[in-house]
Amino acid sequence: MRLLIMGPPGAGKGTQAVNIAKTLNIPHISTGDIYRENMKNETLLGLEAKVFYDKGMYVPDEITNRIVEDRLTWDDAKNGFLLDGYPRTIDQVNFLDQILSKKSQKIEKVLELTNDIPVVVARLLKRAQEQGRIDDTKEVITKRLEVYATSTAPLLAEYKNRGILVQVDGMGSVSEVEEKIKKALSN
Ligand code: B4P
Repeated sequence: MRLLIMGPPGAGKGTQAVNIAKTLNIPHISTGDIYRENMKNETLLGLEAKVFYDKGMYVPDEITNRIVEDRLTWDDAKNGFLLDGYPRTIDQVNFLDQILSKKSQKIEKVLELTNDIPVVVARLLKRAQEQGRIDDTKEVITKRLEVYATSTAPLLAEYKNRGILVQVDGMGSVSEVEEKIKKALSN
């Protein structure tokens, strides 16, 4: 299955994506994880991304598109994948459509995790205490939520029009949300 998981920062995308990918036996491809790994290893890509990442801004589309295009050519993504955190802009939606159509493929389902803003902010502030992620400060979280509302939330309408949007309430414990996702995906 070719699947996307979307939702605001802190919605539980990365958390839930790990289990969904395992259950469906497809790779979990997170652009955020790719950037964090590159920043940790201080690669050129990591240094380029850090300028934007640190401020809660999106890394430019041409950089992110190139990474995803390459990652989707790997053998493990031949029969399906779960993209987490991509696409996030209309340019990324169009780019993904193009690279998939060259292989006569398309996205089959888009899973949206819905959450109340105070809940996601509390989760991210908790993660800041536990993990000290550089983009989990109050100021940067506010910026990330703003960028999500402006650039990414409107994309959900496009997937709704295509009839492939599956909305799941992302509130509740990790296992409660996991159950809701399983139910929604099996329908
Ligand atoms: P991401 O890594 O995608 O960060 P995120 O939106 O915050 O989601 P994440 O997966 O980490 O958090 P989750 O909701 O699972 O992106 C980070 C940055 O990378 C972006 O700001 C941007 O700069 C760059 N980037 C990535 N993709 C890009 C793209 N396509 N284009 C341009 N730039 C891009 O979890 C959050 C916390 O909540 C965790 O601590 C978790 O343990 C907790 N949690 C989850 N579910 C919970 C639950 N049910 N109950 C309680 N806590 C829960």
